[in-house]
Amino acid sequence: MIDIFLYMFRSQVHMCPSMAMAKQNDEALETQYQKGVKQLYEKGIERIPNKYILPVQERPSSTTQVEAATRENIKLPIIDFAELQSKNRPHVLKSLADACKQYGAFQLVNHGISKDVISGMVDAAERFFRLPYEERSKYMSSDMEALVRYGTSFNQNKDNVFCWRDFLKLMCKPLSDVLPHWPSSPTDFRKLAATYAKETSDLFLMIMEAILESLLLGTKKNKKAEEEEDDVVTMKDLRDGSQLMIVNFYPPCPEPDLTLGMPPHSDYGFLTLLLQDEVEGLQIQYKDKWVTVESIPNAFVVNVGDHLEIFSNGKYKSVLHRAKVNSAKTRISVASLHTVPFKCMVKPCPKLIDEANPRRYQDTDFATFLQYISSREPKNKQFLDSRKLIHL
Ligand SMILES: O=C(O)CCC(=O)C(=O)O
Repeated sequence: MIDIFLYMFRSQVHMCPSMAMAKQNDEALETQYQKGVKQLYEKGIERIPNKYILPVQERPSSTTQVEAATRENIKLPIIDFAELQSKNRPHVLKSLADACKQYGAFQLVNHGISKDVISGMVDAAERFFRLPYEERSKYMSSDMEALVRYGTSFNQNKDNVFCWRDFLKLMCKPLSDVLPHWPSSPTDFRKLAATYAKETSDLFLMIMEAILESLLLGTKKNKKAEEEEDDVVTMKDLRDGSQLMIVNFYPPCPEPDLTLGMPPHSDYGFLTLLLQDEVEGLQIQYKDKWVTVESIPNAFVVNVGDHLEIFSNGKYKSVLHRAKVNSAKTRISVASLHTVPFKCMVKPCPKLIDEANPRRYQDTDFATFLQYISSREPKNKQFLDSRKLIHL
């Protein structure tokens, strides 16, 4: 250890003035990047710093697949939630199952959350990001388990290349415990975001009931408690589970073809309810092509997460997705990630394992996921791959 310090000290002593200046400049730039992309955009930059430039093969423009997918007019399936409550339920359950198998995602319309609740959330988010940096930065933290975390990029402590987004993450449960920690400014932020969190949580539970039914697993309503034990994850676990809300802010980017707002990743939970404003940017991977997800006013993009892929023993697939940025408009999205309680193990459901479908994944929990992502740059579906017993 002493040797290392000696070496560092000597290398500083012997640094020529131009090297020392360059080092200072690098440090100043790093400090600037840590403050986020909104700050950078507001400086009026015309080129993006190297820190944000992806290797050629990872850039959104490096592929013609997107145009190909657009030409083929590939669209996410649309599930009408009101129809799910009608006599058409069996038919809609079949569409739901197909969407979760083939795309790992679907658009949900007529879900019952009012336009006012949705626009209230987006408006509160917009006003939060409009606050001076000093106010927003009160919530900056490198602790991945913090109840509230403001930050930039994906994991700003680890990312080699930064992505073009700032974010606010809010743990949502139990709501009455976490609420006093949420931003107190704008003054109505807590009220609007709490209403939105509560309503998305209720909706998540209703979608999960349908998903369990589509997997031919009953829900509590229609079966005995001991039978429910067998499913490993119960509706009670989901009700008592964790909810994380991520408010993403992507300011205009002068060179959107060189970077991404979010790199390709899958979400860890059972389901994510994603709300995008009218500016498109979300893309999902479908049959090795990147497909832009149309922005439907007031609809949710529902993503299957890694925990549901594990629980369904691979029957439903978590979706690989990314966010593109653009040079003209700020984009806001709100992702609400839902899963079982922090310490609860997620395992393949025994009823979905048999000779033809052997167990495909190891058990996992949320804590293992957090350890995994805090220790490296998250890429693609690497975490889920690390839990696989069988590689197909
Ligand atoms: O902004 C988007 O469309 C994607 C956001 C996302 O993937 C996330 O928050 O995990």
